[in-house]
Amino acid sequence: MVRVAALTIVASLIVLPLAAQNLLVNPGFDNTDQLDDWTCTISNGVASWSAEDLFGSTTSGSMRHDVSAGSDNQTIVCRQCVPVVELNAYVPSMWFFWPDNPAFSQLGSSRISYNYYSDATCSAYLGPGDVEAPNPAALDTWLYLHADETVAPPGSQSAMVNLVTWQNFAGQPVRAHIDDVDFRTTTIFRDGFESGTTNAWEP
Ligand SMILES: [Ca+2]
Repeated sequence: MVRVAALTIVASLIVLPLAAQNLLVNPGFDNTDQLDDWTCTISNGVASWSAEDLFGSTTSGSMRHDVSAGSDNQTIVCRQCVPVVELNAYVPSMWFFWPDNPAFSQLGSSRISYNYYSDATCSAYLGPGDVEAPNPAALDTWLYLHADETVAPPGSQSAMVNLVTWQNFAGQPVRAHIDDVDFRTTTIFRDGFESGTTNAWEP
């Protein structure tokens, strides 16, 4: 019995390297979370929770943007600030869906963008990440979208991830659903040889 207990303790001390994790909270818009943890600028329409889910789950949903602005080139933006580590690389992605509905125009785009900040609350702007802004290539189909990977500049502490729906023309409302958003580091480990040795590398 003692030996078994000892083995259990040894096993529990083996620490596996953490896989890169999604840094966003409520990235899949589960029912109980609705749009929690996202901050939306909705002066040009409405951001709301929808039961339309990427994988058809009945226990999750998506974020819906209805943009109905009275002037050209207006947006709804929902944002979330996440912690980052300087000099690590990051990449965002999301799925989006434009319904084939005559009530809505297809003259617009879904976008994902992000920027880096030198404080923990995304207040002190440090530099750009990347942005991707495609028009919907197909309707009634979930489409995958990712921006390019970038390296967080020295001093980075946080990044703001922006989910954007863009309406091209006044009076031509657009609707988009967004689901399963992701923002994570692609840096598995970093060894900039700061210690003055090559100890992390095997000869
Ligand atoms: Ca979902």
